[in-house]
Amino acid sequence: MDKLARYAETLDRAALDARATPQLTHGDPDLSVADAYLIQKLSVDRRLARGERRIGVKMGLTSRAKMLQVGVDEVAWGRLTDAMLIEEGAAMSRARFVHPRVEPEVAFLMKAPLSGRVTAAQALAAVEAIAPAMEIIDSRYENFKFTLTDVIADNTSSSGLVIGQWNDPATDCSNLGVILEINGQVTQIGSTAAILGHPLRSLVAAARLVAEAGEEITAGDIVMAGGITAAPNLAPGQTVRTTIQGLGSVMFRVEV
Ligand code: OOG
Ligand code: MG
Repeated sequence: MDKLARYAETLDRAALDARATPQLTHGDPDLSVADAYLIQKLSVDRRLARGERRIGVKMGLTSRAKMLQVGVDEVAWGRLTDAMLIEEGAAMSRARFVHPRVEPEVAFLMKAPLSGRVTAAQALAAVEAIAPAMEIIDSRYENFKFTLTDVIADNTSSSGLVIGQWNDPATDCSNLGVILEINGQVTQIGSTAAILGHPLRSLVAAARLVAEAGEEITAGDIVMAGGITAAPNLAPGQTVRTTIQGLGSVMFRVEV
């Protein structure tokens, strides 16, 4: 079996078994970012072969808070499938994850394809709606530690997402206040401006990076713009809520 396919299987297995695996770069320090994106594609292809459906893409490491938290300072993207969706207001099972964390995000719903080098205005023209959202990230690596290469291979820790109400795409989302509450306590505060200065810049970057991989963002896709604050750990019993000024709230619960 090809080396990259073997790594993809290891990461896919780790996610299925909710058991951490050593960083790929520990055993293979020369692994490139290009290799890592191939591993990511191969591991997501395994999910698709099991019947999961592609629903869009996510951007990662688009904010300082996230870069500082994980020690990686380049943006990256990952692939989303329907199996990652958690219904708004519903419960997720902690046991299905290795060491899940949550982060407030902005989600875009696309009404037209977007690919390659586009302006922010072109990106906005392709947006159907904007929603407050949360991503559940769950590194498949031990101790949630990784390099840029590792985390790209691991589908940028993507493991769950919750989307709130869809809003008019004309809503100015450049600098909206954000709070993340756990059990009613404000745990993180921030602004949508934390996402590259404007969440639309993340969508512009997504169009370019996805095109570099020979793919495109299509109508109907969800694009997660990236975490706004540092990401706290999840534990059973928690009720987690994100509120974004003018966009509304989104919540889920954590069960055993
Ligand atoms: C990497 C994924 C980062 C984001 O929104 O910045 C990410 C990680 O923190 O595990 O999803
Ligand atoms: Mg994220």
